[in-house]
This record gives sequence, C-alpha cells and structure tokens, in this order.
Amino acid sequence: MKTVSRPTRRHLLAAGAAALTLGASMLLPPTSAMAASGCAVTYTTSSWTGGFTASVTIKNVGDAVNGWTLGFTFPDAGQRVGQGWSAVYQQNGRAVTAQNVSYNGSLASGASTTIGFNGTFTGSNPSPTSFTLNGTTCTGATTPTTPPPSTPPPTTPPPTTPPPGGTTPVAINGQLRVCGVNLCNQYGRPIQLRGMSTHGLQWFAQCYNDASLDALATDWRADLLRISMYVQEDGYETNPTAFTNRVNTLVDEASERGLYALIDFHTLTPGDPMFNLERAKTFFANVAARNASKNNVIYEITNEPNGVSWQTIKNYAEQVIPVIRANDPDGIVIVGTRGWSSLGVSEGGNSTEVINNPVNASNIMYAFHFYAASHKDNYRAELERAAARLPMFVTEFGTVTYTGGGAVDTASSNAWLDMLDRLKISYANWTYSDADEGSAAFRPGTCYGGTYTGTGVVTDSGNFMRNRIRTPDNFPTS
Ligand code: IDC
Repeated sequence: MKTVSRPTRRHLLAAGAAALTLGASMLLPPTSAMAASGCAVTYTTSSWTGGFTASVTIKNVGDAVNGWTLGFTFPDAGQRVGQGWSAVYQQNGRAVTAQNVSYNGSLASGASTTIGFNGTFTGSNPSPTSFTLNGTTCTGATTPTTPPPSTPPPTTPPPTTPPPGGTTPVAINGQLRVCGVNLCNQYGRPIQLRGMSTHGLQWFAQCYNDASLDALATDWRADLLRISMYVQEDGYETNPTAFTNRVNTLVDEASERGLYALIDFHTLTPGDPMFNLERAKTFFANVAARNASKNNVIYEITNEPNGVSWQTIKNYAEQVIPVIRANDPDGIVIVGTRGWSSLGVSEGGNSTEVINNPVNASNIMYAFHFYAASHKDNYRAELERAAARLPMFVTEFGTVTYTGGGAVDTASSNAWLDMLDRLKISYANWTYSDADEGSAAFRPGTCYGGTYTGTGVVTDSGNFMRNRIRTPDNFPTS
C-alpha cells in the first residue's frame, strides 16, 4: 500500500447469541447387526444487525458413514447462507443442504464434526428446528435402516493410524482450513503462522538454498515461507515454465522442512488483477495439480490489487478459485484486497465493501498488508474491525516504510505484531533476502556467503523479526 488516509471509525455491531441443541446425545444400543442411522445436531448462532455466523455440530449416532449431506429448513424466508466452511452449501428457497468436503466425509459411529457459515437475514433469525443427515431425521436416536451386511466380520484387526509424528509446524498442524474468521489446524483449533516472504525470485534466487532455508526452519523457527513470484518486472511473464518450476521446487524445499508454503502470485503493476487473469489460471492450474497431495500449500492469488474496484477483484477471484479447487480441493486460497491489500483504506475505503460482498467461495481468507513506519493506528483499527467478520491473513508486511526502505519503526512494528498475535492473525514479513534496503532481513552480500544463522548476518529488521518469530508457537493438539 502506498498512501495513507483515515477511515471512518465504525462501531462494532453488538453480537447476540443463541444456542439450540436437538436430539439427545446419548447413543442407543444397536438392536441387531443391522446397519443403523441416526444423528444429533447442535446449531449455534451469533448475530448482528442483518447478519450472523452459524456453527453446526453434527454427531453421527448411527453406524459409520462415508459421505454425508445435512439438510435443514430456515424458518424465515429472509434467511440466506453466505460464505460457508467445512461443507458445500446449497440453498433452494428456505431449504438448505450442506454436503461434506474431502476431509470430513467419513464420520465414525459416535463421531462429530463441526461446519459453519456466515448468513444474512432480513426479518428475524430463528434457528432451524429439524435436521436430516443422509435423509434420516436427527432425533439423537438410532434406527435400523438396512438389512445386515452379508460380509463376515473381519478376522484381522483394522489398521490403526499411527499418531502424527514430528515437531515441525506442518507435522503438528497438518492440513489447515478456515473456520469462522480463523485459520484452524487439523484439530479444528485456531492457530497463527509466523514466517517470512522471499523477495522477487527473479532477483534473489541465490538467497533460497539449503542453508538459508534450514536457517529459516531451525534458527528462526519459522512456520511459513511465502514464495513471491512477481508476474511482471522480469518475472513469470518472461518465462512461465521456468518460474512455475522454481515455485514448485521451493514448495518442495518448504515441505522437506515442515514449513507451510504460501504461493504468492505477485501482481503489483498493473494493479488490475484481470490483466493477468489468463496467466493466473495457467499458473494455478499447474501448481495446484502438482501440489494437490501436499497438506502445507496455501494459494495467494493476487498480491496487491490497486486502482480497481473490489467488484473487479472479486470477479477475478471467482474465476481463479475454481481452477485451484478443481485441482486441489482443500487448499486455502487468500484473496488480495483493494488499495494494495489495505482492505481499501489506502484508496479511501474500508472493509465494509468486502463484508457486504464477500467472495463466493468457501475456505478462503483475505489479505491485509502494512508497512509499520507508514501505516499506523487507523490501519490497525480497520484490520481489527475487519478481523471480527472476515478471515484475515497478513501475507506481507514490512517493519519500515512502504517503499521497502528506511529504518525499522520498532514501536509501530511491535504494536502491529502484538495485535496480530492477540488476534491469531498469521503473517509473513518482507523480506527474507539480502536486498540493499531496510526491509531485508540479511545484510547485503549475505546470500553470496554460506551463513544464514545467528545475529551476525541480520539487519535491524532481520534481528527484530528473528526475535519475534523464534519465540514458541502455540499449536493446540486436542
Ligand atoms: C519492493 C521491493 C523493491 C523493489 C520493488 C519493485 O522491496 O526492492 O524494487 O518492490 O517492485 C509492496 C509490494 C512489494 C514491494 C514492497 C516494498 O508487494 O513488491 O517490494 N511493498 O515497496 N507493497 C507495499 C510495499
């Protein structure tokens, strides 16, 4: 983001809460060897004027299911499902269905899963009172549905899943997904990832090698590598195959070290993402297919849109996201925002345009960027306001001015990072490079040597960031 302007201060709308539990959670004993179905649903909402977030916990009290569809009917004609997560939603009149996604389709007997969505309403917002799972009404009780299976019981014990091993960020957290406004790990718990962004791969390829990436993982103890692939400025457009391969290689390097890999399609000038739409489709079709089986890849589809409306960015996102989903259905996608990913603030707007008109896709987040010496209280206030309503990810920020140069603003950088820590907003710092500018973490010339660890090679910004990032992570495992 390049300019500073003051947003209108808004009051957060008061949140109301309602909870409703349907069906006893007790398990009735199976009456025979017959397959049985049954379910219990807890539907909880938190609402504000005209909008709400619903959390729906589905408990399977029948036999194991592999693939499910939840059905319910809104009591009021003005209730609509908006952005959802952990399920694919369809609405026809008041009738809603939510179908499982790849990672939660198997529900063992007695198992639960939680899905959710943001919705809108025009009149009142009563909770639905009846739910079905695969056609069976959820009463909390079990009923036999099909004749006994003809296959004999297995004579060998079923394979057991080994406990997840390792202590790297990816080993602990596994496949991430968006839950409500948070980034959640494989245990459904909100986490924050802290890491570094590369500089432009066309200029600083020498900075990304085994030694530097080992240092990022084990000396900096980072969680995340953002791979910044400029599209213009001698980047991707000059040799799509070579840049795609370079990104894929860095994804592998991050994976080997248990780091999350954030693939940044670094559009900057021109600011209209539509200028690169076809390039984006080609690039993301490749990287999503190539990395589909990995659990550590996150896609950032446009770095810093500028000089264009939110509607244009949304149109771009709604064309690129399906390309990614077709190849890698469970990868999180991050969408840039107006005004150099300032949620519009740097162009005189604010996040209301996104809140009122979100991208029509699930498992997505929105990007926010700042440069601590240029962007201060009014930007912080807007991010905090937005983060109560939208899943936010700081995919790029600097400790210096928006030019990428100047001195570290320690007070503002600490204010920013304290806030991001408190809100569990993930971040990547610009840059893990030895560029001759204040934002670079390493002193000029470092990438032509072999040492990346310790405090001898870092700049003021690098020292500040290394100290922030290497503190212990908080990754809940249950
Ligand atoms: C800057 C680099 C600088 C390079 C310039 C050219 O730090 O070396 O000459 O890009 O494009 C951003 C952009 C990011 C900028 C960075 C600092 O995402 O590409 O990098 N910045 O200006 N947004 C706000 C600041």
